[in-house]
Amino acid sequence: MKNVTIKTQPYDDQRPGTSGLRKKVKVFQTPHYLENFVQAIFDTQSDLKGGTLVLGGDGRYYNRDAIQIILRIAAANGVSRVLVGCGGLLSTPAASCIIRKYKTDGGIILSASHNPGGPDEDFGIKFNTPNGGPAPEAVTEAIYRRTKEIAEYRILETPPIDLDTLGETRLGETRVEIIDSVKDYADLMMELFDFNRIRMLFESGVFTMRFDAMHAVTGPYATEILEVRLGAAPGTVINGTPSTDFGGGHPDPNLVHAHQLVEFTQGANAVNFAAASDGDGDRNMILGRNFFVTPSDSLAVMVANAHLIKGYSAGINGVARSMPTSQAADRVAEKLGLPCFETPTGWKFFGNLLDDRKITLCGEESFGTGSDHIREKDGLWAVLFWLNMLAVKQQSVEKIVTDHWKAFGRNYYTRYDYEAIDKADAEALMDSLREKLAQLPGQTLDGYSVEYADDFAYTDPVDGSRSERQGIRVGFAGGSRIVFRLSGTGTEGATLRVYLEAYESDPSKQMQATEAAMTDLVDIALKLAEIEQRTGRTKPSVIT
Ligand code: VG1
Ligand code: CO
Repeated sequence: MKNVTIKTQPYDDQRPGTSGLRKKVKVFQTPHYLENFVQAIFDTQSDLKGGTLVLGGDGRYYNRDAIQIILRIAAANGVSRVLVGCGGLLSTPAASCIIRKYKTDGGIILSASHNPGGPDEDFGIKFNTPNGGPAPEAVTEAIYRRTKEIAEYRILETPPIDLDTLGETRLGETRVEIIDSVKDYADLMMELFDFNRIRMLFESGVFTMRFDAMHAVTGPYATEILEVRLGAAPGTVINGTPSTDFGGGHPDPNLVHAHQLVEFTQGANAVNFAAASDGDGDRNMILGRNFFVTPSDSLAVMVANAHLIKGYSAGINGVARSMPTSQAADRVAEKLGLPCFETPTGWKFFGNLLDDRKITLCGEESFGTGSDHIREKDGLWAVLFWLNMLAVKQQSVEKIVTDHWKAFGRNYYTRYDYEAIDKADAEALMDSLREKLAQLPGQTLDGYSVEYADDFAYTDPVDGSRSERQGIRVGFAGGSRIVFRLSGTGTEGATLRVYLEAYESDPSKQMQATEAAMTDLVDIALKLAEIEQRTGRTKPSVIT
């Protein structure tokens, strides 16, 4: 066992995107690719030397190999202790929980989240800071700069270690502890939610649920929490065994990819409640009987009902949502007199607001909701929040949401994704939109009058850091909105996202199908961005 220094060449494509560095597995397998990025983390995060690191991932293909490599680089870089989830598994929220609970110096999470897994699919890596949250832009930029000048990395020459037995081993001077992936996280959930009350709901015999782990990391967490600690019937968790290629599926909890779950909510034997989470367990989809809750509505309903939930009954400080997320939560915040923030896409922008106690709850339209309990979005947490709410209110999901609309208005919402389009075409489309922005306010498009049009920029109210070009917003009189932005998590070409929101305050018009309520806005968006002409696409790849 000896430390060696390996000469390497920089790669020029290691800039982290919305949530870490994501590439095809094959790219990560090219010589020194992963090693360079990991060494750049250690070169820029000096507290890790002599410190404690948390390490784990979503179990996708290459997870175990990457963990062995990272452990050996950590040992050669003088990390004194590494906490590794058993089997190399840690959901993103569990990693955040463990980073915080044991006051560590940060964590490395291996995941490409909702992207497919397997030898020809995606892999990802990101660094989380000691607050448990994704590294802010200043940190990811420093890591990126380092990757562009890196000339060598240090690694311990040693065979792979056993990742599947709890307990401690040594790698050179470094203590490696294989820890229970689930326990700390499950314990935290018991502090936040009324488990007795939820258990009574399951024991009542009239309440049924399915949770779809989508063959991804949440399976063991959901089984322990729902079936063991809360007494839900065995079989409540489906697709609960993590697999390296997520059963060949797309671990993205939406109506398209979680269709097996959707079927449980339909027909004569429909369950009362259903939910799913993504590859790394930070996203959630909430369904009632024949009823889909949009993620933006889910956040708004949570804000309105937080006082009913044990961990939040003392009151919440405020709420934040990412810019493309519907303004449903803003309406609740306004009525309750709570501060409300609009941040760029990506969880890293919520960190400062949470640390500074400006907000307690936050969310994104992309099936992400969370709170100040950790610094990542949290899929199972959202499911437990809903379960706790259902147990207290003793109403159906549909009743809770439709009553919410009556009180606050309904923000019809949909997102069109155009995946794997040509990068240059996508850039040109955005540039052309930017050029139109100045002329738009005051114009009327198909009967909708434009109130504002801008390229969203954000100044962090805590540290003053500025993030520009975060997406184009076109706002209409009456509260409807169209947003255009390019994805920062894709690994093939560019993905254009078009977010559409139509506000309806009149209860007699709140029960339309979303598609019908959105037709005008869709037309306006397609024309304004010249989507068909510029991308050659006549329809989106996915509608959520
Ligand atoms: C997407 C979502 C964003 C989310 C990010 C990471 O980013 O839009 O809201 O924070 O994925 O989620 P983008 O840049 O592709 O639009 V996850 O579950 O991948 O950690
Ligand atoms: Co995710």
